[in-house]
Amino acid sequence: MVASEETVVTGAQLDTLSINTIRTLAIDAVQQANSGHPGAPMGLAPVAYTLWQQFLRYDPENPVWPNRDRFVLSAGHASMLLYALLYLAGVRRVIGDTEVTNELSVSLEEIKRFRQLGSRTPGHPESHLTTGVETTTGPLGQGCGNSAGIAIASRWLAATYNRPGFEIFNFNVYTICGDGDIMEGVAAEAASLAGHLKLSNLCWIYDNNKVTLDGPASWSFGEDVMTRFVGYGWNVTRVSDANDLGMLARAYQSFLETKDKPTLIVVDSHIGYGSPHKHDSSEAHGEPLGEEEVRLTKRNYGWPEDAKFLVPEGVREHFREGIGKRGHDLHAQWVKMFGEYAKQYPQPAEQLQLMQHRQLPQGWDRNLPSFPADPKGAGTRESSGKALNVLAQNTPWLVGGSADLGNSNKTTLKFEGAGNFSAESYGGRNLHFGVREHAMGAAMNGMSVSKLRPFGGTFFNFSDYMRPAIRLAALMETPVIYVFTHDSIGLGEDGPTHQPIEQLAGLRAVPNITVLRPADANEVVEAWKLAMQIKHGPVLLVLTRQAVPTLDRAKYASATGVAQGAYVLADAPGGKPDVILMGSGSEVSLCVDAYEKLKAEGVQARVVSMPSWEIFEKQDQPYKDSVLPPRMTARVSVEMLSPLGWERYVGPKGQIIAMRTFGASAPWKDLQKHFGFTPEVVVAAARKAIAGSK
Ligand SMILES: Cc1ncc(C[n+]2csc(CCOP(=O)(O)OP(=O)(O)O)c2C)c(N)n1
Ligand SMILES: [Mg+2]
Repeated sequence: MVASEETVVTGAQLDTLSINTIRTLAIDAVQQANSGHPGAPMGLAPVAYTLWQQFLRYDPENPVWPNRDRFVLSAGHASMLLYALLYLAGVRRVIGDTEVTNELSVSLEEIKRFRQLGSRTPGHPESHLTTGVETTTGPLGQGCGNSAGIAIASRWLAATYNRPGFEIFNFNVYTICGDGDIMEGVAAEAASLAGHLKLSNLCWIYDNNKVTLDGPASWSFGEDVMTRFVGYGWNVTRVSDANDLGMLARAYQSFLETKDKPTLIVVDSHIGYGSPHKHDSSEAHGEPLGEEEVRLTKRNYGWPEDAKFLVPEGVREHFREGIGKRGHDLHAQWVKMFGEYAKQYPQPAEQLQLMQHRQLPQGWDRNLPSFPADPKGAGTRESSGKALNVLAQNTPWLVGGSADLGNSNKTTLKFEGAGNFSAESYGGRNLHFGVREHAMGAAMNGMSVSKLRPFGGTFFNFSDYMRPAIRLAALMETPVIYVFTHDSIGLGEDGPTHQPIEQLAGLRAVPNITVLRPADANEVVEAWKLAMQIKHGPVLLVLTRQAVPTLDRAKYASATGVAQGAYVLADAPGGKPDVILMGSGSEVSLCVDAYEKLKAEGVQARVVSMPSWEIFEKQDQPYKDSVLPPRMTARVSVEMLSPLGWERYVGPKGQIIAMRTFGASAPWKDLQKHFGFTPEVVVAAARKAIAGSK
């Protein structure tokens, strides 16, 4: 019912009024946009309302309070649910990482612009656009994976920074998910990991509405979810009616009282339809209701049928009195506590400040190694491990691990006190994600939005297993660092199942990713330095298993050229080469060998090391032209991966040496000959390019 000035409104009536406000805002926004999902927000409104109003420790006036509880809408198609809550709770807009404004993050105007160009209410929630959206969701299952990472971050922050009498961190994370999320593999991996790690600060609320887009969930989904989660080691509880606010509150209470495992709350709900004839669950529901149905639905709620975007008096005040007041008080207490903490523990307090601004501590790059020339050299994964161990000692919140390949990826932090992150010691710096690449990727995003600096490794080929999370990192601008080793057929005997071909081209195609494929040990150090300084997007370090020579930097150019993405490593006298040889990673030393051979034969070459196309593309035109002068059309590229994209740099007269088939299982030396990655082949291509350019 709608409050009028005459009515005395009771608490229960205000609850209903608030819930129906959320529902009708979702209905109207979807109808106006003529696109979107109204059903999920309608069904979930009481579930989210109870959580926000009674439990969430969140200060709408300071949405970046580091110890706020996190709310993740993994069912991102229900975005209007979140936008309505952000509006009604009066969540403020934050600029940059920490600047809180007086403006609403989501105003009623923004809700009216749902799904329109430039609005802060896009079709699915995007964390880099809208304050209060903790993480970007929509690709189902990702939010579940993110929330495991947020829960890990909370535990790590608590173990690392809390002091006796100062519980600076104890935040919880609540995730609303639907049948789709629960069906996705990434959520299963994350649930398994969270159960194993006993993350009792993690609560998933599963909207068991028995329907998905195509029809009844039973068409494709019939397992016993509760038993599955019991098997994962979760506390599992059920709410048999999504509209029973008392039962919902008891379920949340059960989560808060469970101290040794994550909680799954299964909520039986009905996807929201107002009029009885729409209750046929096989009917498509991922679309606007239509004007007539909107009217019937509103009538059913006792809502004025023709009112649009109606927010009855008292509703926003009600939120202010609930989540607003509770959050304000908790935040104020925390600020007071943190002030005292900062006096007693200035160093950790300063670290927390830096972390919030995504800044690096002073001296973050001190003691980084520099490697002497060595024709035998080492795998770039080896030098990466050394650089990482130094950087992690300098930056205490650089935390990460591998999907069960720590020894291969060289991602293990070995210094004194680094320790393992486990249910028994949440302060450890080494995360053991297990063979769960996708959950690792999603959890890294969750850790990153919680302001940790996560890194994660696997074989480059298995980046495919976590690609959706990598793509989201790029979209949501999380500065995570992937350590991908075994980056080509150079890995040898494991064969074509493990040898990446198209991965590099595919990941270079993702906007806002920085790929770095360093050529030798000293380029690795430079690459890590760059990776650490990138604040708004993921970095991929692409590294070899096999040894590559450490180039003689007295003879060739300094590895600091990595900072330009590509640089002239070796040149012809007077900078006038007959041919340009270019490549990345392990193929750069192959180019150098060919360069020396050509030189002995009287042919002047230039070698361009190209560890990062993305960084090179950001340089000004004069620099780019100085590295790849447009008039020099005799060009050869060498990369033991897909040729896709190298046309851009070698031009129509150039030669591309690349992999055009899958690899093979054999010792590396044999593969090198078989697939033609030898100096002789490069020399021949160079001569061809020279001939062709005349
Ligand atoms: C990875 C992925 N696959 C497919 C979709 C498209 N999609 C959006 S909602 C949805 C149905 C999901 O059903 P459920 O999670 O039960 O949500 P409900 O319809 O009950 O709200 C699908 C398939 C998606 N968003 N992400
Ligand atoms: Mg469903």
